[in-house]
Amino acid sequence: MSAKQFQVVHAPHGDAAAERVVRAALGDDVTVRFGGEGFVGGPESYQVIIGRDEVVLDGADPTGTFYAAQTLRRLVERGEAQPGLVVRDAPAMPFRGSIEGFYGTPWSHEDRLAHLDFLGEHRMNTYVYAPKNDAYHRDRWREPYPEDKLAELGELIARAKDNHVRFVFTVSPGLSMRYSDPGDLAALLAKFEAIRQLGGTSFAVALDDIDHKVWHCEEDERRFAESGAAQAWLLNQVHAWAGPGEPVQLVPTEYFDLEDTPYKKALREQLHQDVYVWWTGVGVIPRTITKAEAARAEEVFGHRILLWDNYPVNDYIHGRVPLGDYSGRENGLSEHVSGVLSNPMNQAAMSTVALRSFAEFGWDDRHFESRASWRAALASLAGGRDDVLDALLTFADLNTLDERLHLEQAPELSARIEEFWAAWRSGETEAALALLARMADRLAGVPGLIRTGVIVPGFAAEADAWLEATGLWGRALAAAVTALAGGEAEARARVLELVEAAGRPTDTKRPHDEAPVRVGDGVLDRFVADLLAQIPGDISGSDVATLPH
Ligand code: 14T
Repeated sequence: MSAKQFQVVHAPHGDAAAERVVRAALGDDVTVRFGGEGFVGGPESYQVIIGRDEVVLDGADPTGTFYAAQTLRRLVERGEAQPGLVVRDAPAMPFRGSIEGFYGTPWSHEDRLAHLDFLGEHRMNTYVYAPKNDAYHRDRWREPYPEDKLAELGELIARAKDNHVRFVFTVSPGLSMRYSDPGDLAALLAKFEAIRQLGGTSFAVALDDIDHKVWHCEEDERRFAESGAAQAWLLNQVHAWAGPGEPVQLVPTEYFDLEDTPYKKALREQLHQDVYVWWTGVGVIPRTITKAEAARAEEVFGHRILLWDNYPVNDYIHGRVPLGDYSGRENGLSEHVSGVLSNPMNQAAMSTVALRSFAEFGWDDRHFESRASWRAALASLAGGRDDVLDALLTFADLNTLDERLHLEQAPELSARIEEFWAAWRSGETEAALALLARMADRLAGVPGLIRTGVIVPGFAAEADAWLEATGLWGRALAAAVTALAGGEAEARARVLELVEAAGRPTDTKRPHDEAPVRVGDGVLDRFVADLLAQIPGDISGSDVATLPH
């Protein structure tokens, strides 16, 4: 592209946010034309045409134009913005993004602002605000937000708009809702109205994790008999209040199965057709979600389905940060669901590893490959540095186990350990110790490389305790090399000290604050115990039993 004055030519689907992205990516010396080629496509679709003297960004709508700008930015960053290049693209699913829907320490305001930017950069268009431990969202849902909280919500709504993200404001009234009490409906609508005043346009009611056989007033039971009927009535009220525009959404009480029940029948028959229904797949945190199951969800709920995917959420497992691949979701789910959205970890920046895969799955689920997507996510965190990517691959491997999608911990490390034992057993002691020393170096180097090399702000700080533990395990393995080589009498005691130290760093976020972090658990601890048992004259068993995990 030749150098000339920066110039923007506006067209029907021009977009201020798109213009900002392009200016930041290209600087002042290129002509960028918004639209004008008469591009026609579905919602959010776009084309990018790179010519010799100008770039055309052409969206079917303003969001499409914004994504055209994001695509151009990506091309420029990768050095792939060559004259003659034409990109045309469109999303497979209309809803893509995240649900802040976990228990425990909610994300900070800064976390949320950064996350909304992240969503926009990755062509995701939805953020559902539903943190279980925002008291005004759930426990004390009737109470209006105080001024300062409201101001923050206003900022989030504005930031979401800047990023073409729909901010879905959610209330969870189910712990105490009296459906027949006009005061309760009024309190709920007042809660929504305050958000509408701030510019909010999208609303949801979450009635998960309550006992829907329990009524909170006798009249409800007389009037509705079936809780599905009460919920349908409530959502229809909210739908009427919301008016035309964004359809409202319901997280139903039976969100995790496909069994036909009187509850689901009531939703099917009485809930307004436009309302979206959230569903997690079978079993809250399923290892797999198939097209057949999603097709059945459409049938049994009788409404458009949004998939609330409980990955990489970690509120149900202490000491873990799931960093494995986003696996087990069948290609082609877009035939049956309107969106696949992530319920992430209490740690916002670490969640971006999985979130990048959600972005790809939502955009093009037919061609999604979980391992390739995972690797690409880690590579982009590494900002092009191979040593940092290696450290991230090692770190993610140690944090694979989530007890649901991934049932095996540290598969890569386990393979290295097998190699070690093969060499050791065949008497190749030196080769075996060299392998062990390499493993030790690799683990010991992880904290430094990730702290200095990962380009996503916040990642290293959130990972701190897990990095600390990883480094200590690395040093424990290094001491084991010395102990096995018979060099020093104290080496064995040092191994045990370091292992004990590796068990000390703790999480800082509720619900698992103060829980020791778990890295490579069941693999590293066993390995060290087995190594120590190899030391000649070792009276192992007693002290090894004190190893953590
Ligand atoms: F609304 C739902 F789709 C949903 O998943 N609700 C919660 C969610 O807030 C939480 O983050 C997630 C993962 O723990 O699971 C749901 O919460 C549960 C589910 C259970 F089966 C809490 C306790 C359970 F026993």
